[in-house]
Amino acid sequence: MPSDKKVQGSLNFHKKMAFKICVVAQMDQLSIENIRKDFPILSRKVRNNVPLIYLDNAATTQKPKQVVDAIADYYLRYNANVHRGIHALSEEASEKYEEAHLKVAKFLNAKFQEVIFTKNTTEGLNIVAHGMYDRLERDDEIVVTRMEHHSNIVPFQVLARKTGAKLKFIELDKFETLNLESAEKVITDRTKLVSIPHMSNVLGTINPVKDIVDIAKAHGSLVLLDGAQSVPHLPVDFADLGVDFLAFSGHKMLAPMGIGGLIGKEEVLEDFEPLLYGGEMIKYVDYERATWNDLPWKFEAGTPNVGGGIGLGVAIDYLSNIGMERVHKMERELTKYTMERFSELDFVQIYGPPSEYRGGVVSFNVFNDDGELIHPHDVSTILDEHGIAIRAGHHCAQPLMRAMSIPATNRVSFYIYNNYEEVDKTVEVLKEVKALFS
Ligand code: C6P
Repeated sequence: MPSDKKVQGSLNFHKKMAFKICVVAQMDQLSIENIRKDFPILSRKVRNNVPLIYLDNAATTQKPKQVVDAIADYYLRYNANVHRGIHALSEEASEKYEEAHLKVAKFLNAKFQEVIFTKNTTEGLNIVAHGMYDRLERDDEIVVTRMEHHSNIVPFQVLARKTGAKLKFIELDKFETLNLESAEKVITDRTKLVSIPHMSNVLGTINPVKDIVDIAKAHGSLVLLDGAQSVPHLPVDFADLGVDFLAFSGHKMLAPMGIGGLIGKEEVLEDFEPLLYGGEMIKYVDYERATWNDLPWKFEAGTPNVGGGIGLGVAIDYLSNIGMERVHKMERELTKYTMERFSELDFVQIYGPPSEYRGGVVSFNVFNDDGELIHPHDVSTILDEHGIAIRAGHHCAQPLMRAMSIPATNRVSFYIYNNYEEVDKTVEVLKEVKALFS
């Protein structure tokens, strides 16, 4: 099998595992075991009565008891619509829902009025795409990258088609990191929006956001950051990054499905057209016209997902208790270990940059003795027989798969409760997969 894309410097794991890293890893193992107790699903047996190993966290994470309890508490004790009734339950629900916005604001270093609750990252990205319609003229430019998730390309394809704007791409270099020279060339004075992923869901690459912001701002462009894979895993400081918008999903960070956020600079949001119109987002309405509510409610039309918002607030409490620096470090060490273990297998090819440039995502393919690709769906089916849940396919990034000339990959992705034994078990099963298909 081809070896040129194999990640460098990861040949001898046992030698490289320095004593210091071992000690830190052991300490983290202890806290990981404590964290695992908050996730009853992790002690489940699946398939052939084998323990679940959940390595599909980039798709969605599991939920701790604290989050599930907070949602149940809302529905069982103070369920009411928000910002409407003046009765006790509505006041309580409104207070908690607003408190959740405040928690997100603090977590991401944004202002309260900059935090819009959405249903997921995709909705956040679409709000921005929609708001750009009346800001674009024919031959203006929208810039994205070659590593996009479909949610950060399709809305802009449609936007470009309807406005006559051009959609342009920042190229990748040989480790699948963003090529800044290409960014310099592609972003011009006609660029009105640059939208990039903070971290790739396929390659794990963490992108140099501030460098891109500098280039975009020099040309007067707005910048949108797809934070689906970064906000759950790294410390993210909205104000410091200097982007205009940041979108993320709650379900990838311990919160329930159906809740997420779009953070937008206050001065940009004030002037931005909302995607949805109706109740809650208005201040004054008569038969002919209406005016919009204050931020952030201008962008939250209709009855919101109050329980989900409260759950997101508790998920943020949970992550903040661990500390995002620590979350990132734990995942980074586990990723490094995984890449080293996978590199021991000469029939496995890893995609993407070395571990120091990436978050907790490892995409790879497995080859048989004849050097033929074992289809990721077969690999994941066999892993699943052993209780190991991974994702296999194009990961909602078909253009990237085509650019890499591969049909699909296997992908393991980590979160705060994953441990080293789970990686070891995966390595053992991969050996079985190869033997079976050779
Ligand atoms: N990626 C994955 O398994 P939603 O579906 O709206 O919560 O998130 C969309 C999205 C946007 N950008 C990036 C970088 C993402 O990774 C995702 C979601 C999942 O990789 C599901 S396809």
